[in-house]
Amino acid sequence: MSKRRLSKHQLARISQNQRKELGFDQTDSVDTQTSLEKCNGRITSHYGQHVDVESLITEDKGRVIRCTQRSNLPKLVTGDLVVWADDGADGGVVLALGQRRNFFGRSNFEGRLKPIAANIDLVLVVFASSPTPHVSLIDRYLVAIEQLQLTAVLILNKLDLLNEVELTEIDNMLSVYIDIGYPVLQVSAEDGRGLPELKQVLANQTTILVGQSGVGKSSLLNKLSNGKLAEVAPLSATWDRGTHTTTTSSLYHMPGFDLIDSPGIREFGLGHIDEQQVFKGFIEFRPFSGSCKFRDCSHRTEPGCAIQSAVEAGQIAVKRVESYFRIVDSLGELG
Ligand SMILES: Nc1nc2c(ncn2[C@@H]2O[C@H](COP(=O)(O)OP(=O)(O)OP(=O)(O)O)[C@@H](O)[C@H]2O)c(=O)[nH]1
Ligand SMILES: [Mg+2]
Ligand SMILES: [Zn+2]
Repeated sequence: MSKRRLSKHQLARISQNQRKELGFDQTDSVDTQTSLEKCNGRITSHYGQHVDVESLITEDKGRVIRCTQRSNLPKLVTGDLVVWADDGADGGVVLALGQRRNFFGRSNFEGRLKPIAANIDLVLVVFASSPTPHVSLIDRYLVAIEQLQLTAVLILNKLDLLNEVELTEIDNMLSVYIDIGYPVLQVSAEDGRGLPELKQVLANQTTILVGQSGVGKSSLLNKLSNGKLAEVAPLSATWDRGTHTTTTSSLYHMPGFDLIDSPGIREFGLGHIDEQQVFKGFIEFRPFSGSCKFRDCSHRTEPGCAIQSAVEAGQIAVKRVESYFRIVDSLGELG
């Protein structure tokens, strides 16, 4: 049955009524935060001064409206639930932001946490053999994800490019994460390997794809949708020059799940995080928290260090402790 489409006039009237009912008259000063029941839209993308809002109004579900936002609102991000109203022309205006259940974000250049996407269930940390994966970058992502109490899944993409020797090397690197409890999937956006398993993980969830530029986040999105939703880098592209093909986070509806594609980054800023939070972000360290002889133990050279004992006993991987020190040492750097 085809969906009933409303005329522009009818939509403007619904929008006007809704605005009145909710107490959001244009001249009113309203709370910037509102309860989720009031929300009638969801941000699917943002561009400078504008956001795209997908209507959640029953009569007009799924229509995307280019909106401006009230100046007293915080910066809106993809996935935000909002109250919007028709602006009487072709666009709309966002009047209020619904409470965020959670958000994913990273440090801005001032060392402050900047949200990237909101109301998500899973974070897929995507990496590949090319550009070369940095354990340190993966660990930085995991620290940020743990601190925001989100759920991480690690995805090795471009499986089709690996020969047996490379595959063994990558398997060694990944076994550390599997041992400490992170789900790890090996996939190829090129030949589709691993995608049925990935779909099972994504089912009924809203998931954000994050990771370095060029690892194939948008390619995975396209392959999972069996179409071309997002722009993908040309084969000749090089990843070390800071070229990003995806420039803004966007939400896509897929069969049975939602995906948010995000722009790749080179460095993942942890300027908003302190040493204790890094410790908590190394989830296998947690059972040893508070067990060192000295309360302010740095876990490097002190006697009676529970972390060092755990490394010696093979309970914590040497690579992870080294990575922990690298991250702690970098905390003074902004961004
Ligand atoms: N061989 C192979 N190439 C892939 C695969 N996935 C992606 N690529 C290629 O890798 C390049 C980068 O892919 P993108 O999807 O643009 O990467 P991205 O992570 O979205 O990059 P940004 O948008 O810049 O963050 C493209 O040339 C893709 O064709 C894969 O599984 N195998
Ligand atoms: Mg992309
Ligand atoms: Zn210690």
